[in-house]
Amino acid sequence: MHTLVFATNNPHKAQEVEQILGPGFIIKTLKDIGCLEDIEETEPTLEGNALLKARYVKEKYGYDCFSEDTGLEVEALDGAPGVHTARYAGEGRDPEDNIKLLLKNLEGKSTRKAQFRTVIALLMKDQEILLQGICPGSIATQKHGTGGFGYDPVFIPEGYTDTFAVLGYDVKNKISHRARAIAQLLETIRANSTESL
Ligand code: ITT
Repeated sequence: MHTLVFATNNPHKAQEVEQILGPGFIIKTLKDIGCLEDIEETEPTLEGNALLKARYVKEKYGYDCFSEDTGLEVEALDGAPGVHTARYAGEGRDPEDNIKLLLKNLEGKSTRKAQFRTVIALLMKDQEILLQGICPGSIATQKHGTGGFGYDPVFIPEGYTDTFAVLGYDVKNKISHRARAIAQLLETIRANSTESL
């Protein structure tokens, strides 16, 4: 068993990462290491916020760890909501409100192309490593499905005709931005580790 500290408060992300990694790994989240405070994401980029969260945990709690920041980047909106994805419709961070605003802002646009981008910051043996995973796709014209979280009811990954919320975790966790970023994370940990992961 290998234990990895994942600097997140988002239970959906932790659950996805556990499923992506499979049974050989134990994931410890912020709650599990006793970090109950909110780490404010004040940086203007996904990279900056991912580093900020991982550095906070390393400095305050002493753990090697990884964190991730994910943004939905929509072509017709010049890459928005991007770093503001969680708070697109306001500080309430309400997924319903976020989706409503996104659909409204896309009305009449000639393209609905979008991508999810996950940036991982890995702090390991005094190194800071940034990795990313991208999932290209498009935004549906209305919500479909009940699975997943966040924007999953309106995100259709490239090569499919249904949203992540319809496709479910079995498909999502094979092809998603997060799955792609975690594949890179594993490769990087393996390359830097003497243990066999
Ligand atoms: P952390 O504790 O890891 O920071 P968070 O929820 O604040 O958790 P982010 O800052 O990365 O995470 O916020 C990204 C938002 O983007 C998140 O609240 C969701 O609304 C959305 N999101 C992230 N990953 C997603 C996914 O795989 N599918 C749909 N929406 C996603």
